Amino acid sequence: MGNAMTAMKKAFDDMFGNKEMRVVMLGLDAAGKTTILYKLHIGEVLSTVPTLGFNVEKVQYKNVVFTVWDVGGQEKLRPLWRHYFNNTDALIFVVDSLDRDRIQRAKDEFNSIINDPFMKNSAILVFANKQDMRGALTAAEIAEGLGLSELRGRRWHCQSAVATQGLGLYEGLDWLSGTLKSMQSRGLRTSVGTSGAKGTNFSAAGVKKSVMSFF
Ligand SMILES: Nc1nc2c(ncn2[C@@H]2O[C@H](COP(=O)(O)OP(=O)(O)OP(=O)(O)O)[C@@H](O)[C@H]2O)c(=O)[nH]1
Ligand SMILES: [Mg+2]
Repeated sequence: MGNAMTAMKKAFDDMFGNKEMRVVMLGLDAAGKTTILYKLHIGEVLSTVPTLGFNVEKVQYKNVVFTVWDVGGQEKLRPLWRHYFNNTDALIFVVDSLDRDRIQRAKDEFNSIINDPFMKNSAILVFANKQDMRGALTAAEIAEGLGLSELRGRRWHCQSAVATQGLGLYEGLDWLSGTLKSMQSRGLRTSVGTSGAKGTNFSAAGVKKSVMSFF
């Protein structure tokens, strides 16, 4: 167990290097976000119920800050999300692949996030989670359901995952770190922010059968 954790931490270090990264992980309730955070073994999950009115979980592991919350909340809370979008390099959007009835809802929420001006440069990793469940939509179907192929000028990847078993998680993160590195080495900005240095405020950051990416 100890060795496995050490190996995972090493993999994580190798992926993200030393540069400060902020990642927000979002999805409808019960999609599997908290499970993913725990499975990554990257740090203690801090649940907070601040005055914001929605639960925000944060994990910081070295240079990578993950901020997580569920997006199914009330409309009026939505402006508060932007507080966390500032200076964010990547979006991880988690979908319950069994939840066919809410794929349209997930798409609507997804679109409202990626169209936020603060998120316009961020790389997009989608976890098509719960692939262990009979009747789950495939990763390709989730990609279609979210309208990923219609996106223009965005880097995205839809990864099959079984969060409860830790499957697909590192494959997804591997894509994400590689994509961020390649964007940054080409001088492309991955984040948009109003205030200066990263790291001063608190916003964010298998199954080998995934799928597709688009440039
Ligand atoms: N079968 C299966 N169940 C999963 C998987 N991932 C998560 N779950 C289960 O789905 C339920 C919801 O998972 P959470 O991680 O709490 O989901 P969440 O996105 O954090 O939900 P909220 O905090 O309500 O927004 C839990 O019972 C998990 O055990 C998976 O890959 N397969
Ligand atoms: Mg949760």
